[in-house]
Amino acid sequence: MGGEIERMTIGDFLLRRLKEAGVRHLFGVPGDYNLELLQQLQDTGALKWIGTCSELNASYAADGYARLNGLGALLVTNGVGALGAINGVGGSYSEHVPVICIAGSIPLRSIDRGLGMHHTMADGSWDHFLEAYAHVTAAHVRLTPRNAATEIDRLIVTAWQEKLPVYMELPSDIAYLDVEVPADPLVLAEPPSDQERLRSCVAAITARLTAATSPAILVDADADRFGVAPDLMVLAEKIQAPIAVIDAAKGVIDETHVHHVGIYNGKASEPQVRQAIETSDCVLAIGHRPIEVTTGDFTASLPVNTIHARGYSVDVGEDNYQAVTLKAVLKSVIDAVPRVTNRAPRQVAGAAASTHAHGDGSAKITQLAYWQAVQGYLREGDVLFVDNGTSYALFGLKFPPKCTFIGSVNWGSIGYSVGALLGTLTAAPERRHLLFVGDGSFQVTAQELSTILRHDHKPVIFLINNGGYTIERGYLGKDETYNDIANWAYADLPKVFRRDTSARSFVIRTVRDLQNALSAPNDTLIFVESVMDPHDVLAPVINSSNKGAELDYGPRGPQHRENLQLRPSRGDRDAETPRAAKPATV
Ligand SMILES: Cc1ncc(C[n+]2csc(CCOP(=O)(O)OP(=O)(O)O)c2C)c(N)n1
Ligand SMILES: [Mg+2]
Repeated sequence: MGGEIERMTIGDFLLRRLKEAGVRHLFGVPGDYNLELLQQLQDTGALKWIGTCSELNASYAADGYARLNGLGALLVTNGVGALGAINGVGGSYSEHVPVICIAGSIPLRSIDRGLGMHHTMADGSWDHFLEAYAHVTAAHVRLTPRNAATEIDRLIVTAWQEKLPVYMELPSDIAYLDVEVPADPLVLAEPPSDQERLRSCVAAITARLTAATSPAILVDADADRFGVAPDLMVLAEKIQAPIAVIDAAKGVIDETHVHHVGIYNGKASEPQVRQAIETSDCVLAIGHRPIEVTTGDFTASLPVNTIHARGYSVDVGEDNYQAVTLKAVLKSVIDAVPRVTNRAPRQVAGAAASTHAHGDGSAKITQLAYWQAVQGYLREGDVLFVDNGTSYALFGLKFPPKCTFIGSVNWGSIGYSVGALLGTLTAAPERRHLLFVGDGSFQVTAQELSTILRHDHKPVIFLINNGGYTIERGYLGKDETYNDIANWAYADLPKVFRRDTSARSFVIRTVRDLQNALSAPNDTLIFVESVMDPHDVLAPVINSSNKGAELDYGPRGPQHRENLQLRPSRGDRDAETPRAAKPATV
């Protein structure tokens, strides 16, 4: 590090820092307050611009991109753009995803001179959007020529270290001003651990894991965000401990790994998974953030002596260790624990991995046949998306190795998946991406399909057309019109969004139709619209909705009225269903 200084425009420096941090694409919508930065992007070629149809979709795309790339960014305009994106950025906060939201904002001149500007509240106050973003980000700033060089670095490093979004306003009249900036590239590195704290923490964890007769590991999404899933698998192997995940961490641990036991979700878990966690004499929980949908409606019960390891701190018994990093802790624990050779793996059998939709080919497609067929379609390395709705059945399928699951289990904003799909496709176009989405969720963000087609991406989109918000019918309004939606010609949309599209579209009504669609080659975008009954839901999903209604509306709620709530039919309850160990945020 020479500590050398060079002169550069603020805009060029921001773009340079993003690139140095590994961001290669910028999502967003142009506006007069950000066009000057876009011109700098164009002139320098620092990043590739991926224009989206809306700022909401840009925020979802940046989130999806960050999940595969480690960091993502979007560019919006003042106020209208910033508030359009705030739902997605809030989701990134909830899901622990590092996203940099840049708003090209009103010029500093207008603030200095008190000039009213468009895209503001026109009330003489300039801080509304900064303040709004303070609640959904780890850091926020309005850049000035004095703070730009230090604040740009602080925000990018904060996003990356904390795995949380940040927000910066770049006033439109400063992007072209020269400032002094460091010549050295930005280095993203975890803060070094305090060596004594690290040693003590590792010793405490190692002692407990070594003394335990039935240790177990419970994994939440932070294991993915902090990049420690491979370490956890090595640790499980070394101490021969079962690893369970919660829904939000579906697929983080290789589901074919010999020690992977499945999804832990309180009472909604497979009995063996529940037993592995709840009767363990030493659970190591990674980043555990319980909510109702990841705890079987608060029926989860971790042993009292559970070790809670987070990104930068650990609780062991009465002790709390600060200034340690998860990665350093796990690496040292792996080195320190003695290898165990005499504990038999307690692997749970996976979902009924049927490769074909069962039954008579001319039979009407049902959820059961559909998910059985999908199970057989999954292959190693897929990126698998699930949106809210009956598509939650995906949680019950067994993933092949090296798959990545992308969902929004905590935040649960419908339509997230379509925008996020653009982001993951941009980050890793060489992988196969499968989206499982309902008609209602799709309608929120459908227009981003046009951007996916525009960039020649080749995902497979599995859309369930069941005439509305079926999962909501399991809460309330089994047949109410508020759960109905307009019936689009979904499979025609690729043609609408790109006239010369080579996409293959299928409308599925029977088992045979589905088999036919699933045999299409993945050399172009495939759109599979499956027409299903509005009351067809797998039992675990509907049960979860029914329980959610109890929690939401209480004992005097309307869900108890005659026939107002979709419930599992007796047939459904008895049927063989994929092992959906839960969920439903609606
Ligand atoms: C932004 C947002 N608005 C509303 C909701 C409430 N919500 C959750 S699931 C759902 C319906 C999903 O319907 P669909 O995608 O068609 O799935 P289905 O259950 O019918 O398969 C709704 C409206 C939400 N989660 N997020
Ligand atoms: Mg639907």
